[in-house]
Amino acid sequence: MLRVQSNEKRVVLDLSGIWEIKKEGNNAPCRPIAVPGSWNEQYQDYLYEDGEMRYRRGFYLSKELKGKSIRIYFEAVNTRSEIYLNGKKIGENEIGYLPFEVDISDEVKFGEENILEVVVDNKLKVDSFPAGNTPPADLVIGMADARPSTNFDFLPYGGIIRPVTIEVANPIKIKDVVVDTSLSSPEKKKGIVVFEVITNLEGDGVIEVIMNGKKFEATVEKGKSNLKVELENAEFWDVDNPFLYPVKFNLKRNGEILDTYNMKIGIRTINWDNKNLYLNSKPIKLKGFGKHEEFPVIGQGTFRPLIVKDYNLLKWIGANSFRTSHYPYTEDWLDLADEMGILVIDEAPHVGITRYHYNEKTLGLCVRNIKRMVERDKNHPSVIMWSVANEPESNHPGAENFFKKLYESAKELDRTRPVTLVSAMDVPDREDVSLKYFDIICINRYFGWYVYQGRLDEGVEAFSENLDYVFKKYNKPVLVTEFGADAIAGFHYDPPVMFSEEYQKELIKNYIETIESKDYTIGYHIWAFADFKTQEGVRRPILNHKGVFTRTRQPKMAANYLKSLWSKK
Ligand code: BDP
Repeated sequence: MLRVQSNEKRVVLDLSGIWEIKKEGNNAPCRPIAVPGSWNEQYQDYLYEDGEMRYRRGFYLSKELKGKSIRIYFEAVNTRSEIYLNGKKIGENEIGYLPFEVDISDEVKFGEENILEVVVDNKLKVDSFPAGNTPPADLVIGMADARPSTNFDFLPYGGIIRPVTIEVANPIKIKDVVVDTSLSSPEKKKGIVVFEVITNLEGDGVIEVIMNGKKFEATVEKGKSNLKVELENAEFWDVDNPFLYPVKFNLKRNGEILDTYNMKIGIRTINWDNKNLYLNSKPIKLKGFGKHEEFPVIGQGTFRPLIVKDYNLLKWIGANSFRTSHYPYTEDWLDLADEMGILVIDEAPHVGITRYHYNEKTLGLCVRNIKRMVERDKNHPSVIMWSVANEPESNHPGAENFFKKLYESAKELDRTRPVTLVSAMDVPDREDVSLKYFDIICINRYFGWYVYQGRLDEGVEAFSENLDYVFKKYNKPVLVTEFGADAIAGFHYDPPVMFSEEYQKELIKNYIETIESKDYTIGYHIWAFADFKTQEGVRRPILNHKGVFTRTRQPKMAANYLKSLWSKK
């Protein structure tokens, strides 16, 4: 499935705007609601609303469009949804944070109003993700009773969170493009790009690729076309020089262009051994953050000023990477990461996995989600790693086969990138049965916070020993994907105590020094980039305050410290 695009051959109609929303099954009045956006912070009484909610809006298509291929593209609806057009059910979707489409070519009315309705259900369930409350969360004191009761630490926002668009195209069209890039040798500057273009064309045709001022052609056979382009003196995509080549794909039959798709591609490679990660054969250390796609009022909704602001701050502070914890973000994030040379660990929406998920049904769902994430994001040069899950109960015997299968399914789809699992500190390292399958060992650690509370020196010492243990056990590169401390902006204390800005800064500083002293670490991501809304409970004063920026993106002391540290190198 290709993302919708407006170009020489395709027209896109944006359905963003004010829709109506109504709770199903009662006499509640209709209310205006903004799309895209989570419903939770648009109305006070929706903060913990979990559906089912009926969204509704009208749209028109002119009669001239009859005979075209018309699809509605939902960039993400959280979490489960049913789609109705003019009262008839035309589609459904089970997972949030990932796109889906519904072909309406035969259902839509031309020249008169169409009514589109989306019924959204955001109830947490054991076999849906993010996963509903299951007993292991109850083991964390204070968490089970928090509102809502979740297995994860962010508000389970609901609604049509990302743009909804209608694309009008030729019925014979390009359905997908797969790009694979390599370098013959960085010194020789030869770039090799292999394209696979998938169409629904039956019979003869050609794919024309226009790249770097040249035209290349390959025939379409059984709907597919493969093409190899070799570039002498290629510009490689790198963090310092995120060079992108615009590429145009034309699907042609008898000289006529039936469809066009435009992309920007980056030529780069990712490799790894037991101690290093390499971008274009040069070792790279990741420095950055785990973050959320989240902001006041809009919740997890696509908010483009936020995307721009966050990249501005990532550059300001000198970071080179982040993880899309704990779900794939709006694809615009990746477009901008490609443009700006920021490396991304792309995470599947699998947060809160416990022993209750280790069965064939959930495995099937997770494999499918990973497939959809990889299908969406595979061509972004900024994506350097796939994360199949965050902090599962990876020491349960059932986890072993489950995560082995998830690893294999990601590898089957993409052999070019490392695949990881982000593991929790609550799982005793000696008992973990899942991490050994993965390429990079990602660990979240909170010594000096949840354990060794306020005892930073002891906490950092324990962390250092733990790092060595982890490397010794796996003999693979270690990435510390989370560490941090809550700091309430404006809280100061000398000596540094928990929740003060000073303590957060000290903890981050000590962790970085420890991580950098080990040659098997490939970098670190601080938790978190910015404060974010989460459950209501004794552990969280309105927000999770581990951000080095506030929720509205103002720097805390730690942000200024990181800026001076990262600008030195
Ligand atoms: C980790 C989770 C992250 C939490 C963080 C925390 O991966 O989602 O927000 O801890 O407790 O366990 O702040």
